[in-house]
Order: sequence, then structure tokens, then C-alpha cells
Amino acid sequence: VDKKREVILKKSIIPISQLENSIFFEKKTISLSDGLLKSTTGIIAEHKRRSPSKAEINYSFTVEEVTKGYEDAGACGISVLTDGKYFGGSLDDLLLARATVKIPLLRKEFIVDEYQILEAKAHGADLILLIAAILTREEIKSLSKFAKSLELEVLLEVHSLEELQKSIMPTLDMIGVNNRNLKTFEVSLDFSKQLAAQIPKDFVKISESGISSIEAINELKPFGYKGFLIGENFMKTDNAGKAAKEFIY
Ligand code: IGP
Repeated sequence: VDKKREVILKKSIIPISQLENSIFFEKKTISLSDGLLKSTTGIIAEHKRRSPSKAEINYSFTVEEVTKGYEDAGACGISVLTDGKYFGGSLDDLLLARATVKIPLLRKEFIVDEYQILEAKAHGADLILLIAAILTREEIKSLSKFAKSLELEVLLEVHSLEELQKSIMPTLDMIGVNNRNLKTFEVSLDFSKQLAAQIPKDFVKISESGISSIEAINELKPFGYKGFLIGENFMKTDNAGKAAKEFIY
């Protein structure tokens, strides 16, 4: 985490004052959690070109093509990877996605610093991800408070009971259980199933990763999940939007 912070601060070439001048500081954000509560499908589709677990997934399409396709398919929101090193994404991807769609956008990133939250806001995000595995309770508290002060929603990601228990606080909106272990890459829906009952009712529950069938979603719904974050299953096809559409209908 400290290494990541060092890299971010070195790369912080856009001065904070300039980020704050972005038109998106004037624009009202759109709530993903409200959308998920009203939705019957709850699909959050992800733009992801590559990943550490699978190397290359898809570099053939533009962000505009993919995100427009997701919106037309009826996705509740879109997750845009902005990490370059492991996922082949960038903040430009987020900006292009914002210029293309109206539905809520998640900045998918390893956030460890307030500066990255300002970047998210300045590039049109509606919500940010905080990952319990790489943050202390104090960091989750200050980063989520900061995000809320910018009217961004907060999705907290957990993978174990310990991570969940250390993280519960009122400044979170949604809790996502990652079915993929970030260290071993092992994927199992059992992680979502086992943790569901421990997540307090005030948070919208999302199941993340490794979802590739309607059956999986039907299995997860009885555990109270309202959102389903799907990346690879759509991105690995030759038309991500079409794959999402077929999945949703
Ligand atoms: C999507 P999948 O298996 O459908 O491609 O997974 C998403 O959950 C995954 O990309 C993800 C992720 C993350 C990526 C979940 N948590 C944290 C980067 C950082």
C-alpha cells in the first residue's frame, strides 16, 4: 500500500485545484444503490481489458462501444477499471465512459489516497470502490467520509468475515463480497453465500466476480444480493454489450 501511495503521489501531475475545476464537481451524481434496489436484474457490467488472473481479455473495442452496449443492454451501472498496470485501464477510460452513458459509473481502482477520490470525481465517477484487504479501519473511515463529502457513493469490498467486521460503518453505501481471492485467484460463490447473513441490512449487498450464468444469480438472490458485478463473462466475447443484453433478457 505504501508503495502504491508513493507511485500515486509521484504521478499526481494534475494539481488538485485543476481537478476541482472539472465540470463534474457541479454535476449531481447518480445513486447506484437506489438503482439496484429498484432493479429486478441488478447487473453492474465491467469494462476490463486484462487482469492478473487471466492476462489479456479483450483489447479489440473502444470504451465507447463497450459502455454504450452495456447501457443499451439495461445494466444498472458500469464499473470502469482505471488501473493501468494490472488491468490495462486509465482515467481516460472513465472520462470516455462518462461522455457515453448516463447510468452510474464506478471508478474501479486500488484507492489508498484522497487524491484518487478527487480524480474519480473529476473524471465523472458516481461511486468509488474501497477494498478492505488493503486498508485499515481508520483509512476506510477517512476515505469514505471524504467520498461522501463529494457526493460519491461508496462500495466496500470484502472477502472474509474479519474484513467485514473491521469495516462496518455508516459512511458505506454498498458492501460487495468478492468471490475471487485476490491472492490465490480462487473463485467460489460460496464466499458470497457464507458472508451474506453477516452483512447488516442497511447496506445494499453486491456479489462480485466469477459470475457467468443466470443460475448463479438465481442462487445468490435468496441470500439478499441486489447487485451482481460481472466483467470477464461479457468482456471475453466479441461483443460485450450483446453478451450483457442476452444475459439480462
Ligand atoms: C469482475 P469477473 O470475474 O466478472 O471478471 O469480476 C470484478 O468483480 C473484478 O474485476 C474485481 C476487481 C476487484 C478488479 C473485483 N474486485 C478489485 C480489480 C480490483
